[in-house]
Amino acid sequence: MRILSFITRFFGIRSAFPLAALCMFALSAHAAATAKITPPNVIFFATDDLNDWVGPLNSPIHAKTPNLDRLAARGVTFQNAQASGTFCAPARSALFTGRHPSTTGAYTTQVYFRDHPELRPMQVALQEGGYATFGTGKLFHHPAGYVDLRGWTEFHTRTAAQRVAGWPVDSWRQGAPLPTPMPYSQFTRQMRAETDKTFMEYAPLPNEVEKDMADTQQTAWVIDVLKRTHTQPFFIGLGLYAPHFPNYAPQKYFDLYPLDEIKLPPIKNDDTNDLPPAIKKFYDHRKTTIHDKLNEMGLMKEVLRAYLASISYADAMLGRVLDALDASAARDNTIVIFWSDQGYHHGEKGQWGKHTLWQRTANIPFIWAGPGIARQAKVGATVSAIDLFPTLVELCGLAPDAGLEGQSLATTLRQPALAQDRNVLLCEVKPGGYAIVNRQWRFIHYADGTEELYDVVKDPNEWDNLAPHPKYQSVMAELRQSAPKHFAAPGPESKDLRLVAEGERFHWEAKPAGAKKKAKAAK
Ligand SMILES: [Ca+2]
Ligand SMILES: [Ca+2]
Repeated sequence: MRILSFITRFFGIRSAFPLAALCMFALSAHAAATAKITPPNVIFFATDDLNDWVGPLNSPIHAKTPNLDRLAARGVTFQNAQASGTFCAPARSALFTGRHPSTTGAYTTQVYFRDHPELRPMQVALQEGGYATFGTGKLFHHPAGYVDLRGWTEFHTRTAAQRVAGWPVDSWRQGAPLPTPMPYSQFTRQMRAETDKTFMEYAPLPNEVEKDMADTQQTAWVIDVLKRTHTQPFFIGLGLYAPHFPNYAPQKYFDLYPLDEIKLPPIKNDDTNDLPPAIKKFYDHRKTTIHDKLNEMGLMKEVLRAYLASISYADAMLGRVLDALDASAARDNTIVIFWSDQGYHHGEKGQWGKHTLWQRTANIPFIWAGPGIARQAKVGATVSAIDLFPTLVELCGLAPDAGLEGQSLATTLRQPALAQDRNVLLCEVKPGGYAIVNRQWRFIHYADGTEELYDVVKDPNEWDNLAPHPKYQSVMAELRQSAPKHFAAPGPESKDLRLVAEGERFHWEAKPAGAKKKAKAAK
C-alpha cells in the first residue's frame, strides 16, 4: 500500500483512475523494479538572510556562487519565489508547519510548537512516512528554545553544551573562531560607542580557521551522514547561519571581491516619498540610524563585500555537500533543495535589513534538483516557500495534510513549461498586514489599512507606488480578494515567556504573574 500510495502521489494519478488498474500497475511496477520505486532522499540546504544576489537569478548584483550554479544546471530555479515570513522566526515557523502566520499566530517570535502542539511539522510527517530524519544548524530560529525536537532521528549540535541550554544555534560562541579586534568593523565600533547595539559587524577570518566555523562543522556532519549506509530513505536538513550578520568569513572569500569592483544596488534617494505617511516615517527613521551613517562613513562597499564573501562561503559549503552526494550511493535518488528564509536590503528604500514586505525582503533563492526534476529549467511563475511542505508530501509519498496552505510544485518540477502564475501571500509581523504577489504585481496592505501597489514588470525596483492612482483601484480590489479572510490572534512572543531547560529537553512557561510589570517598571 505504501508503494501504491507513493506511485499515486509521485505520478499525479488522480483518484478517478480505476483502482483495479492502478493496483495492477502498482504490482507490475513493484515486480519489475522494486528497488527503483523507493521514495527519493531529500537534502534541504537552508541559508539565512540570503537575498537573490546569486548566480542563477536575475539580480543586478551577483555573488560568485559556482556550486549553486552547478545545482541550478541540474534542476529547476524558481525566479519569483517569495519568502514565507519577513524574518527568521516567522519564515521558519511557516515553513515547518506549512501554514502562514495568519493561521498559526506565529507572526514574530512565537513558538509554534508551544502554541499549536497539534500541528504535525514537516520532519514528523517525513518520519511517519518512513524517512530517517537528520537535522543540524539553523533550521529553526537560532536562539535557545526554537528547535522543534519532535520527529528527528538525529538532530546534531556542534557542542554538547547546546543540548542542555535549550538548543541555541550558537554559531559564534563556544569555541567558534572570532576576529581580532572584536567588534572588527569600523561601523560596529562606532555604533557601540554611541549606543550598545551591534550591527553591520563583519571581518575576514584567517583561512585556516574555516574548519572550526559552526557552519563548516555542521556541513562536515552532514557529509558524515551521507557516507553512512542507509536502509531507509533519508531527509537531511542543513541550516547555515551564513550569510546572516556577523559576516565573518575566511579571507579567501573576501579576496573574491576587490573593493573597487563592488557595485552598489540601484537606490532611488527619494524613494520613500510616495509611501503611506506612517510607513514613510518608520522606514525613514531606520534610514537615519544605519543607511545615512554608512554613507557618511563611506562603508557601503565594505559591508557589501562582507555579505558577498559570506554568500560565497555558504556556496562552498553547498559544494562540499554536492561533492559528497555525488560520491555516495544516494547520488541518483536524492532531491536537493536550496532555500533562504528571506532576503535582505542593502540600502534600497534606505534599509539595511529585512522585515519589510518589499521585494528585497521577499525574494528568495529556491532551487530544486534531483530524480524526476527537469534540468536547466527556470520558472518565472510566482511560488512561495510555503509550497515546500506540500511538494514533499507529493514527491515523498507522505500522508496528506488538508491544512497545508501552499501548493505542491511537483508537476512544475517535472514539467516546468506547465507552471501557472498565481497570487502568493506574505504576512507582515502584525496581524492584518500582508503582501499579495504575482508575476506582475506586488500589492501591500499594512495592518493600519494603508496600501501600496507596484507593477514589478515595468518597475522591478518597486520605486513607483501606484496605489494612490484611481486607474489601479480595480487591480487592487482583485488582489485584495487573495488576502486571508481571518488573521489568527498572535501567541505570546518569546520575550513574554520563560524558557525552562530540563536536561536535553526544554519547555516554555508563562512568566510568573507580575514579571512583565516589573520588567516595564525597571525600564
Ligand atoms: Ca533570516
Ligand atoms: Ca517610491
